[in-house]
Amino acid sequence: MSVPLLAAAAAHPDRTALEAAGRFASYRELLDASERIAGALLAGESDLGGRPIGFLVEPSFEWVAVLWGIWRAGGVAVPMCLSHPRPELEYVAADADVDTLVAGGELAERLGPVAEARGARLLSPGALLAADRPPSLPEIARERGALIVYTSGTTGGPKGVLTTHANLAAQVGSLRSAWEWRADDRILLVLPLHHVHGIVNVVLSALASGAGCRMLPAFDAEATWEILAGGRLSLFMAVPTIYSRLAAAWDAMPEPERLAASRGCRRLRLMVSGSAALPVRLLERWREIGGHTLLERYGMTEIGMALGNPLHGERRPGHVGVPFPGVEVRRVDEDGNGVADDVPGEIEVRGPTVFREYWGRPGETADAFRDGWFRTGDVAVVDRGSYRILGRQSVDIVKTGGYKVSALEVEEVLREHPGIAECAVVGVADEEWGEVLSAAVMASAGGAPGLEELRAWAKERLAPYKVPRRMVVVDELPRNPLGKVVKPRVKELFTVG
Ligand code: MCA
Ligand code: AMP
Repeated sequence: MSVPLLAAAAAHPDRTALEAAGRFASYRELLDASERIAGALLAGESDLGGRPIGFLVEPSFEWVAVLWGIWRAGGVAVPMCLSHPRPELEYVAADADVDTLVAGGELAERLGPVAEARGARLLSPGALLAADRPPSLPEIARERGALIVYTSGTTGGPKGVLTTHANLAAQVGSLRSAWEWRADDRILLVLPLHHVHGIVNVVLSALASGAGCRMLPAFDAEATWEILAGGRLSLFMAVPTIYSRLAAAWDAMPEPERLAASRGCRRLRLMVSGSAALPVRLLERWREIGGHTLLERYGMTEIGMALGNPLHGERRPGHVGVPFPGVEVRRVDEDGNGVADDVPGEIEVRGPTVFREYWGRPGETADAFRDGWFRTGDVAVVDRGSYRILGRQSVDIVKTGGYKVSALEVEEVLREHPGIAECAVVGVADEEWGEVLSAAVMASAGGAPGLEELRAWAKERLAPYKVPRRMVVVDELPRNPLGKVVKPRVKELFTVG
């Protein structure tokens, strides 16, 4: 098997790989399906030669089979987001420059106009699966591109993060070693599959270990508790907002159900939290509810996972631990000089897990590195050997429910609203969401929209998680003498008084 991450599949053909929508699938079935899909995507060509292929598919057998099929045909997989409205889907399709899109049923209807506008072919997973097995498939070198995941930054629109097969193998290898993944592990996927957390930490790690992955189409607290209570999982990974939702659902259960839920939870061997800061209060609450000290780790789309608390040993609340195996981490000042443990410094990362490039953006790729080190933009101190994240350098990056959102991107869209003359978007601290996107707007002559009206309007243009939840109308935005909006003062509009 020339795709590195598929080697385990060939070694465990009869093990159950996936359980989704009541269907169980073995590794053999996934290999067979992905081979057919690869053949159909190739349609007589010998190698897709690194062309990006977009796919909009629910978490399912088909999702994995399409991903593997793209890889085996020599393509680069571009997983698309189920909740994206048309403009965001169009952006991804155009930026990645896909000539083929994969979607079925209602999702194909949504992607149809996107494909048509680009002159791209639109194929359904069903049709791909029904294809004959190809006579041969290309050899895939490890250095070739494998995956493009879109992430927001402080400049321009979202950027496609291209990781190679070697990068993904290194990311997965590092996690498998740190968390001692085994073939008899079973994990539940509740995360979306257009981001690294769900793709790499859950699905790819499980499948590279010969383990089993059960998939829910989307997070649902009741369904998740039912499965946790069943006691057949060994691992669970989620963002803090999901643990907060689970805690609230546990609170709402009658006593006997609570006991069963907590008992089931205790049978897991590991529960991990990441993608955003885990509030210490939530960590403590989860000790009471689930009997686990959540293992908090720190990562980023561009680098996979960089820092984590130990699997065995003390997990320090409010800390993200030490570098993962094979990952080099340093902290530097503005000039790139190393800083003492107690001095805040920007985290920089180097090693085989670090992505190759922002797709089609050589300038931004070059800017993201300093002397071969990737600059994360996150600031941390080291406290008795364990990293503690203090925050991000840029006030314009907001983390809400584990999703990274660029305030500037949201502002640009809001300014198109006829009732908005000017606006400033900030993240305001919130117990459940980490941060809540909040917009201060100046009305234009037509008058500012109400919050609900604005949300409905924005949802047609932006992913739902990028739509502000709070809004104030102001006469003037707080500005400094140079006329630049002062974001900390915009935050105060939502927190003071
Ligand atoms: C959903 N909504 C949100 C968010 N998610 N609003 C703000 N921030 C969000 N994150 C909107 C919905 O569209 C809906 O809008 C309303 O909130 C309530 O929806 P609800 O059904 O209650 O929420 P949900 O759809 O269940 O979503 C909550 C969630 C989801 C399950 C926590 O946000 C989620 O899956 N987050 C995980 C994201 C993730 O995987 N991040 C990893 C990035 P309305 O009420 O108007 O209809 S990778 C990464 O960060 C690195 C690599 C790392 O370290 O892992
Ligand atoms: P993304 O760009 O969506 O991959 O999100 C990566 C960002 O999420 C990082 O740069 C951090 O700002 C944040 N992040 C991830 N894990 C943690 C964590 N455990 N604590 C604090 N921030 C985190």
